[in-house]
Amino acid sequence: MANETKMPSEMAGTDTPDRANTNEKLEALETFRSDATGQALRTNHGVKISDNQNTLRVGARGPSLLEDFIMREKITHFDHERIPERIVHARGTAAHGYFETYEDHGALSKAGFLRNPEKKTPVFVRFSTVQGPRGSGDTVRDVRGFAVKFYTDEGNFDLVGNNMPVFFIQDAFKFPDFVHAVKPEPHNEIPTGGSAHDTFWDFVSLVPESAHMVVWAMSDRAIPKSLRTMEGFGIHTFRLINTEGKAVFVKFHWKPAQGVCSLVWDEAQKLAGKDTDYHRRDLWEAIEMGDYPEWELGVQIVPEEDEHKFDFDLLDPTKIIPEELVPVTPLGKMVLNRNPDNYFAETEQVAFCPGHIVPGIDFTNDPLLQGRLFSYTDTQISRLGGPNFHEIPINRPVAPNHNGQRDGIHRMTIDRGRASYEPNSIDGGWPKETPAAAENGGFETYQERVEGHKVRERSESFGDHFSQARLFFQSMSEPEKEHIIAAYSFELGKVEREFIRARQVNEILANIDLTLAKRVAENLGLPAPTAGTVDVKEQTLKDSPALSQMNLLVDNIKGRKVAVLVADGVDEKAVESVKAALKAEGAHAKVLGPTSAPVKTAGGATLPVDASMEGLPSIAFDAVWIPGTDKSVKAMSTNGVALHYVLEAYKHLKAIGVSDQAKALIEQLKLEEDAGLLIGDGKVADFITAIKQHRVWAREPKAKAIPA
Ligand code: HDE
Repeated sequence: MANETKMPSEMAGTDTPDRANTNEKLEALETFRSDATGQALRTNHGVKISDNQNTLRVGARGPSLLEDFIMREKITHFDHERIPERIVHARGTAAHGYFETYEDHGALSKAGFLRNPEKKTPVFVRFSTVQGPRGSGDTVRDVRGFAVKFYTDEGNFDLVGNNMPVFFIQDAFKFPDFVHAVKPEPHNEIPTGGSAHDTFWDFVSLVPESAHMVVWAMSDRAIPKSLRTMEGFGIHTFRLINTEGKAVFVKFHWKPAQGVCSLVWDEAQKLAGKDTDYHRRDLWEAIEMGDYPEWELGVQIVPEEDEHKFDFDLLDPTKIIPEELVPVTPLGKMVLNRNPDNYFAETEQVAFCPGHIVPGIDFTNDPLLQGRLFSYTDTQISRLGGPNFHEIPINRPVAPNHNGQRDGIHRMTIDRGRASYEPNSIDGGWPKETPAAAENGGFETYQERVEGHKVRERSESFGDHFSQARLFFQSMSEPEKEHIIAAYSFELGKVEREFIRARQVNEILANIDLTLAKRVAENLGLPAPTAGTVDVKEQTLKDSPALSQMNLLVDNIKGRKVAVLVADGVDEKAVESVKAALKAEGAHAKVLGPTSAPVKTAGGATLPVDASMEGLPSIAFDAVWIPGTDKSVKAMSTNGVALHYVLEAYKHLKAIGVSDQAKALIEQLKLEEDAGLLIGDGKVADFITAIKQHRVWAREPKAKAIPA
């Protein structure tokens, strides 16, 4: 049965932005989705229930009866409603969508989903944080998981990546050590969702191979503004095999059509408390509003003969291939256009595994990747309760999956036929092997030649830990560098043991960049190092502009959110006109009042508001606009929430636009006009330009004087 049941997949080739239509089609195909509309309440075994309010008891005030099978079934199910959360990446959110190749990439890979531009391959994507448990905040400083399941006609392909292109360690053997160090400390389970504690910094200061990834984690990449504004990376070098059987090395990249940008630290910290669900809400709402997030899938391609041509080892997962050396070749695009129906059944039960590949894709000997190939299936067995997790609807391939693997806990498929072994003659020999030739589609491992001694050894080519960390830091713009310095200072400032702080500064940071080390040392009250401890390998490339988020913005404000602050006496026309201007650009305006009650306009009409200013604070928006009349501005001038709103948006370097009358508010707050603080009714176009810049970075030194 399972093999015949279809997944979202059948959207393949039939995508339509019309959700109702899409859902109707899905319903017909996905028999596992359940809709109770018009249905009687029944037990799990199909018996209609007449009373769902009272336990069966002896007399109205008597003892309950054990024979109440309906009550026992309900409570038993409830008792088992949680499954173990993921060891890492426990907090996540996901969406459905599709992938579409731009053209036939058969010269690169024989994988079917990269060959037919007419075909839409369904995908399910789960974004996550790494450190915190399921209920932790979305906006903590952390790496984000970016896991994509492609339901291809040749089987499922899982690209289980992160939003940073490198990793903390080089060998899977060290993963439990790393995770134990970053997780909350064992004695008191503090901190939740953060790395600012002794065990993390103890480990990374002792393990220099982590240096590159830790700079990424201290950069703005670790506090993305939205899941929609993150890049994604496959990290490891993989192989693509073409129709002729020829292989190339590749690194996978996801580039967001929404541009790449981040929160500022104060905003991220506040959001973690004021809206724990900030990122998942943003993704959910964007999809509901039809702002479907999009990413372009691309690969950096390295011919086999160039394997040893770089300053670093292609198999070392702590290294990037700078895009200036090997540009990213676009392959196709992914669109997320449907929210899950049920968090548990889909987002919680989805099981990713880097070992799920299809013909046309293959692994390399990256020792981190090799270990992952074991880990994920193993963990699903305990988390999802047995070896049949591939039968859970969200994990089922759309390709058939007949084989001799039978039985086990929670087996859904009722296999017909007697032969659960191969070869057999009593079931006609079925299911049979598929010869490996490209046109047949049987999976064939790339025949890499390997020989050597059995050793526990790290290749010398993995020995340079600092040059790319340096490249990253030195490729940052000035504001980004300042944020990195601030992040190290904040995190190390929380470390209780001074010898750990000093080791990180002297033995790690001083080897990355001496200014970075000195500035952090100064903030921690430590002696500033005067030199590094190792000779750092000179790199061919001194600067990689592709690493700075400043270069990764987009020239539109689609999907951006703008707060329009109103109070009694506001000019209704001014509200409508700014809303219309923003809508024309694809942005979303929300009208916020002193409370959730409607306000009275200057013309005496009633203007409903979307929320109160307290309910949707400035940290939930990209920009603030204040239309006004003298009356409404006067009302705001004595409202602490409204005043704080403007100050906070200013502090977070956001675009603020105010009408002529609202100039009084800006003066009251002693703020100065700048490229993003615009005064005058006619400044809407400049306001939109300022939102495109994402932040007014030039304001940052001044904004530091604003109380948080
Ligand atoms: Fe994971 N990782 N990981 N990881 N990982 C898991 O699998 C593991 C690594 C990543 O949304 C676990 O299903 C080992 C690198 C993501 O469900 C577990 C090693 C990268 C997700 C596991 C790594 C990742 C996971 C926990 C060192 C970036 C979430 C639950 C060799 C390329 C997927 C689970 C989702 C989840 C093991 C390193 C990304 C325990 C042993 C490098 C995005 O199997």
